[in-house]
Amino acid sequence: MKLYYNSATMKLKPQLPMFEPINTKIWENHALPVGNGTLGLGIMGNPRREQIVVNEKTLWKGGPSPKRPNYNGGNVSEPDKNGKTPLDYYNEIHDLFLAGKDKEASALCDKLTGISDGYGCYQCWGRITAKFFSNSVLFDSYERALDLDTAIHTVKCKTKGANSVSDTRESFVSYPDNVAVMNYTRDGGKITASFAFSSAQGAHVTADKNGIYQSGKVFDNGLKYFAALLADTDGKVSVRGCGLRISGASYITLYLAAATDYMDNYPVYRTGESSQQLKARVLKTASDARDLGLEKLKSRHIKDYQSLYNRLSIDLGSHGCELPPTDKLLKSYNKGECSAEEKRGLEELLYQYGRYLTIASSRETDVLPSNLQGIWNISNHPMWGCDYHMDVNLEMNYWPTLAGNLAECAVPLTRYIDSLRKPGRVTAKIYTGIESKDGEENGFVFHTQDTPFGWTCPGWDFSWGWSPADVPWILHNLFEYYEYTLDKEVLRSPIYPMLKETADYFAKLLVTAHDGRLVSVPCFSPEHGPRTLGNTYEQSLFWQLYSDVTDAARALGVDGEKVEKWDEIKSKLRPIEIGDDGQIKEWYHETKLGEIGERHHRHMSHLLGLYPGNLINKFKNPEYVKAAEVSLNDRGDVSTGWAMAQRINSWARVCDGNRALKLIGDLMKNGINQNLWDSHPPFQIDGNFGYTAAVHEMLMQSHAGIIELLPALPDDWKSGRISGLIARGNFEITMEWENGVLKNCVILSKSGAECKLFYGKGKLKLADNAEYSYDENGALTFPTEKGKIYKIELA
Ligand code: FUC
Repeated sequence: MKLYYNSATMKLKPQLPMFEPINTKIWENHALPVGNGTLGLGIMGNPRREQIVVNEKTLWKGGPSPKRPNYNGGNVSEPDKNGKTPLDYYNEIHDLFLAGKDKEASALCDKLTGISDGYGCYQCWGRITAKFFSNSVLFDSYERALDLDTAIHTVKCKTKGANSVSDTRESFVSYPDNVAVMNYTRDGGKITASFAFSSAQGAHVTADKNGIYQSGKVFDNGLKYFAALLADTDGKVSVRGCGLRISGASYITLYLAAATDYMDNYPVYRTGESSQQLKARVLKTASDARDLGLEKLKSRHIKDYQSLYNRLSIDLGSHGCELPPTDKLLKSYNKGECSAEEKRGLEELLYQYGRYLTIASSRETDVLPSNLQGIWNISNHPMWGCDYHMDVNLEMNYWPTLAGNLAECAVPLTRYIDSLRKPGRVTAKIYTGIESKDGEENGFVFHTQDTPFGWTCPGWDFSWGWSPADVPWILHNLFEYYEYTLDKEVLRSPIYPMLKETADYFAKLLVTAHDGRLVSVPCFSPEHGPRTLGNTYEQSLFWQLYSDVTDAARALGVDGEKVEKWDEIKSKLRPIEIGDDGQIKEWYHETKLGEIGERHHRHMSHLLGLYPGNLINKFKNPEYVKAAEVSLNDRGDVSTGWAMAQRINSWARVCDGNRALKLIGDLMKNGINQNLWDSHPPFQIDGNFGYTAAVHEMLMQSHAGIIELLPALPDDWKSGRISGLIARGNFEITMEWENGVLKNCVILSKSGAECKLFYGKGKLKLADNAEYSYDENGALTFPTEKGKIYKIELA
């Protein structure tokens, strides 16, 4: 599995300058990403002048700063010019809605906003540039590649002419040693090259014969940072300004370590290190790596990476055929000019790329989860601050992680959400009047946009910024961690306490609307339509919350009385109503499709009960599934990157594999760049993760308490195989299908739970005369033992 290209980002013509300016467009179409969760490189792969954009996940503007002594997570803490606080407005809005004065209430909603000062954004660290000198500037051959099997980026090129030389460049970022490694070798001659490491932050850059160093503080907030780029070579090193020139080398290896003093400790958000301590930490990491040397680092890196990546393999029908260069493959896929095997090959590649990007942008010990661009970012003013958006995007980043057998990579998400509890309680108090005194846990809330500095207030415009239901939404991701792993320790703490605090918080806020439904005030469906008393988006997410919290409490055997109360709340939410056109209504006063809101809006928030939730499912309420299909058709297939990915998942949940594959085609055409990054536009990584999740949903679903095999297999995925796919209950599935029919399936029980298996095209049975029965849906049901393998056959 590899992405590869045999044309450079710049045409290989001698008359072109050695310097290739990289603008965002070039970068987001051509850069190939490597990363270890925190440290990331976006490599351009130019043979004459290599350019590598460097990122570190915690390098952020915003938050507490000497410039902002009153930073308070964006919350408005003072009364406005009318002498009113956000809470005064909240109470007025509440009363107006309940008095049936929707118009007045809606108008006042614009007062429920936060302030943008201190919001900040993710920053670019800088750029490594390497100029390579050779006799000839013409090339005989060239290839740059990102090998997904090893997480190593390579550039191979051979110059033309009598004194031709062959260069090999390898780059990777090691998680165990927290270092980026770039190795340069040459056959047929020695390397002469010069290296620069420029800062996007105005750092103090220095060089000595060992390497190049950057130190400084982020201008906006004083966040300290330090980076060391150490060089190891048998060539002659000379310092040129703040760069290096190395000549006569048979090899050059660079070791890059970088860090900031960011920490997720509210309210200071700093480790407390001095600049000297930070520098010492980074220098030690870099020099330890250099002492270990290339070969050891590489084998430790590959072992670590493959311990995650190799857990799952997939064949959707390429059957291992040789694929053309990735840009050409994408082009011919979109023109309908490639073979069926090649088509499947691209779908497999994009699938595994989603798993690769997960491992590269979110590792177990990371202090932050992956952001809107994972960790890769070229700008100091990225779109949406490259932040943590929670009205779909951050959730989507983690949709494929658990089924994709990468549970460890989901840990930073839980850590981040846990870190928002303290600042989120301030927001809960200021905007809704629910206070947690002296460490009480009475409720935290955050909205659409969030940052590493506890910016939990609503956005500075209600029409996109207000979204308290994002809390239950992201908590569902966290609860799924338990559902997939059945890890009760993590459920006990920190996941259940977060669910419980949120369930209690909303229990205090929900009010009975005129139609008898329990709703929150005010409601807004991202990011269109009217402001209302209850809507399907919020009701569905509250339903999910009370479903998850009661499941969690029951699993832990705690809080019996609360469970009764929560069950009662759940029964009064009544999230789903079917409209006159047979659709799932997005608003309860909607009758026919298209009456309210934007008909083809990218957000499909009223269908969250279908995916990622489990409110709408074919075993319990097939009539809702039918209605969801009507809504999906009405919303249309054309949309932005992530929104197409959400549509694919949703079509998989209504078990229409052919429609899902049609949408995969749309995504390839309109939402995938040459480097296979998803484009919103701009580059937004959520669509990559959403696509990978969708492939899971097409091959297997387990949200309804039953594992369904091949629920949405498209006709064109005739024969294939997947091994290592994880279902809820911690079952590892390996299966093969032929001519569209399940051929064999083996299940490894990793938890010892009872297993329920369903296959739409025929009855299943256990091989080897083991004990089994069928439930009311015809699902094969059998007890399992932890660590045992079960062979499944068609009955
Ligand atoms: C949501 C979406 C936008 C964009 C942003 C990052 O607000 O509505 O389309 O993806 O997140």
